[in-house]
Amino acid sequence: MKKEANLGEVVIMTSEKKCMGCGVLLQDENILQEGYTTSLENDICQRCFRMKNYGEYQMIAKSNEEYLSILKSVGETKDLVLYITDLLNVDKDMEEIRKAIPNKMILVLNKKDALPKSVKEEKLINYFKDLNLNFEEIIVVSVNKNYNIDYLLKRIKYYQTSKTVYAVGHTNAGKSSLINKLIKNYSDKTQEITMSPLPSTTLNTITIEINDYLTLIDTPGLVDSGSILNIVDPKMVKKISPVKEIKPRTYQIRRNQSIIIEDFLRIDYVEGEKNSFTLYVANGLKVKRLLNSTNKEDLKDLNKTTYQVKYGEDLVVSGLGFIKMVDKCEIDVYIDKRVDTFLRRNMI
Ligand SMILES: Nc1nc2c(ncn2[C@@H]2O[C@H](COP(=O)(O)OP(=O)(O)OP(=O)(O)O)[C@@H](O)[C@H]2O)c(=O)[nH]1
Ligand SMILES: [Mg+2]
Repeated sequence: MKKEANLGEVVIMTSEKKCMGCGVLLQDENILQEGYTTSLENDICQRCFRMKNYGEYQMIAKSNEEYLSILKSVGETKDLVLYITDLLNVDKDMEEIRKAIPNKMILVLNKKDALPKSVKEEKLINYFKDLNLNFEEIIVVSVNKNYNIDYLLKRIKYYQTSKTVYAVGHTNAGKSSLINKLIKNYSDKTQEITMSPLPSTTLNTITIEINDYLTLIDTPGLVDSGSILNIVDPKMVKKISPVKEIKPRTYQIRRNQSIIIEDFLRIDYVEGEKNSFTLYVANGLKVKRLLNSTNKEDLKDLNKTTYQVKYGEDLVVSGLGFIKMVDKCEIDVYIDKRVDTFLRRNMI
């Protein structure tokens, strides 16, 4: 059966069949619109087909409106919710999301493999406990390394209030990857949800019955409008997304020195005693330190923000990672004005 979908100017007929990869309604009429497939017999749309088979990623700009209505409807259920977050990109607005969804909730801290092995789990858990957001439990996992997934399943079973369990969180946190892992580990299904390093891979809810007792619902991620991933090309997206354990890079830094990452970030050390900056960003990214940088103009045309850093704070660059600073100081941060940066207490 077909029905009309009004996508701005263009009216196209969509089927009622959802793409098994991203959840969008399939249609075979307009190649330029979401959900296009050459034949409605197919289970996935052309965009998912290309991502899965050729690693060809196509960026879709999503607004948060649809997503917020999905969150709201999740909040109206009594079902257990998994809130998945990427340890390298912890959300600034975690509190707001928690408020929107009063459900029983497990906080799943994903991508542990990207942090140095020396980082203690307990420390991470305590950091999030201190936010007082009333999670049933906080669990550190690595979907890629299949780490702690058995334990997570046990705790899902323990807390679930019905068969249905939702996966929510920001885009790119690894929600679809986690559900795929649960399918692979604990069911005999072969369905695979599309995963990609680009934001907004999943476009609509996808329901997956793992077994008679557990049905998981994947959701599209909340778009991080300030993420650097939205403004760099797909090649750089891959470079920024760590697939291996990060080797933190530490720089002893003094007044009038600067740190530059690739061609998108400059940090000037304006005021303060000799300090130590440790960069938690992907290993492949080029970092250089400028000594005596006051006369060097590199990247100074980017938007400048001045921060008064307190003792023991991180500078977070949305989508990129974070910089752990030890002492108090004043820094100037130069980056594209669409990218969010903020300070927080040292996470590790
Ligand atoms: N290093 C590392 N990367 C991971 C892990 N889990 C997922 N990723 C990567 O994170 C990226 C995003 O994964 P997805 O599963 O598509 O994320 P999502 O939350 O479903 O994203 P949206 O559908 O856009 O909301 C992909 O490049 C994954 O390979 C992990 O445990 N470790
Ligand atoms: Mg997804």
